[in-house]
Amino acid sequence: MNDKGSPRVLILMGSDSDWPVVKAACDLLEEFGVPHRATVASAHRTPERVRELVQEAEAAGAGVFIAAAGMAAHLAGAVAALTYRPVIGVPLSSKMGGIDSLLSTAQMPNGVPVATVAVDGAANAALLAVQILAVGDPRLSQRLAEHKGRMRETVLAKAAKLVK
Ligand code: RP5
Repeated sequence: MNDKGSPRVLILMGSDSDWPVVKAACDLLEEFGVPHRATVASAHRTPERVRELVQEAEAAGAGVFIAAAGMAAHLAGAVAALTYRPVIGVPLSSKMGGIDSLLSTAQMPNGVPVATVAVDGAANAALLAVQILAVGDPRLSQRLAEHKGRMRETVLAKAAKLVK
């Protein structure tokens, strides 16, 4: 789960059961060549580990944090309490359809923002992280432009096939 070099994005997930969804974030960061680290740390079960990982990653130069959790999903908020860097929350689907995770992640108090993506939106979380890092990185900006171009071509190809 680890690229070479200091991670520019640290991805935390509340449990290893979250990995099948979170993997999409790692895949996207690999596609963009962004060094990242993904590991398990729970806001409730291992709060000290969350603190250590955030502090270590920040000291090593991480620019964005992604936190994915389900149910009473406080991980992203807990990370945001520990850093000034942007935090992206990924609410994960649950027995309640993810509405519990969505509200737990998004409804942050003033002063401690978490940028929350859709339920199970791990790939979009990674894309948003790339967009944040690209503000100061022309190479990443170019890759984002190419990505948008590929999406446009895909939609146009679909439109060409489906004309009624
Ligand atoms: C959350 O509780 C985790 O992020 C996971 O989505 C959910 C269930 O965790 P496990 O019981 O599978 O460890 O904290």
